[in-house]
Amino acid sequence: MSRKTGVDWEKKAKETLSANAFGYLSGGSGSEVSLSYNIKQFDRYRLIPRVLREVSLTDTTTHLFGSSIQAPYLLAPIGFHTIVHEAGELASARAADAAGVPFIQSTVSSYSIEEVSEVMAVADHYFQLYWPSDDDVRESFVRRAEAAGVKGLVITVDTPVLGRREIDLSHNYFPMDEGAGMANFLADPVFQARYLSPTMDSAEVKQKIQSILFNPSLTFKKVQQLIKSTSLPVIIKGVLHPDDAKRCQDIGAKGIIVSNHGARQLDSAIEPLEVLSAIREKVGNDFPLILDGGIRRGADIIKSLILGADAVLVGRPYIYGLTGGESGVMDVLSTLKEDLEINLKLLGATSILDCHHDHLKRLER
Ligand code: HOC
Repeated sequence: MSRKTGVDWEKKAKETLSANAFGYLSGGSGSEVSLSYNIKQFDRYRLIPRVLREVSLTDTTTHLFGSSIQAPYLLAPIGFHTIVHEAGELASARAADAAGVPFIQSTVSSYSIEEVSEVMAVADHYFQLYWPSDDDVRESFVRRAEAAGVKGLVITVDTPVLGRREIDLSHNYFPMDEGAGMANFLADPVFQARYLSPTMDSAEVKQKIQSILFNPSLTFKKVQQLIKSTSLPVIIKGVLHPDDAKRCQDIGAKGIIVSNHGARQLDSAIEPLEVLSAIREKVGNDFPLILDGGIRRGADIIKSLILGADAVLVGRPYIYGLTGGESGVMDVLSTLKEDLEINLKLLGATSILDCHHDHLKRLER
């Protein structure tokens, strides 16, 4: 999409970042079939406008988890922002704050929960949790998130192990090699006491983090225990099956992110839009669903909302915008908002509540 500033941020990211960093951000797992279908999923639907409506004023605001947000999208949790720009998550969070949309901070961010929390004045700050295999570190992360005043916890459940990302394997690349993504661990008192020693170098620290980062033993039961033990609302990210969605709802999750992790985990994982309606049907109308994957334009957002989402995540577009720092992310977010507003008017809608099934047709071919 051509940006308000005229900058094509993906192109700029490709030109300015190292091949390793751009490969890490842009790549998917395995065959990358899901990567291409996450974009194509929206092309299976066409919008049918209604005409001669009064659309001089459009309103993109919506409500999510008790907050009013300026547009129906949140900044997806993406790790390691300092491989893109030295201001990293601080710049992305500030841009989200200026746009009035939530920022979901990754566990593997280059600034800590506390540091990001400090720069967010207006918009909601969520913390994404990769559930460490060390329960005491996990507990400490949750308590720190509570103390920092985050709005909610986003628990990612599609990563019992890391997906097989051939581009990174071919570069032998992992962003922590650049010192990125360690801040939450380095700042954690439990992690410090249990895993760090004064003589350790960065490679050893990285190895310690990696040794506990993922947890292939995570189950619904453990997530339910966490839900009961925290004051924060828990949103579960990485669900693609309606029965799993229902189970998340039954154990007390406050919402779900329907996601194939930007096509970076299970090779050939189904595209989220394909399962969204069935998940909506299973969990009922009053349960927040957020669609993640392939959102590039206002029309993608409209299609997602019609098919059952309350909001969507924006991922790669903003991380490419971060090559321009805070103002680059702001450019991406304001362009997306403008595109959404224009297309709402052209659809004959004055707000996102006006987008209905009779505006949408799924193509048969
Ligand atoms: C071993 C750490 O969600 C991604 C992110 C971060 C994964 C953490 C990798 O790359 O999909």
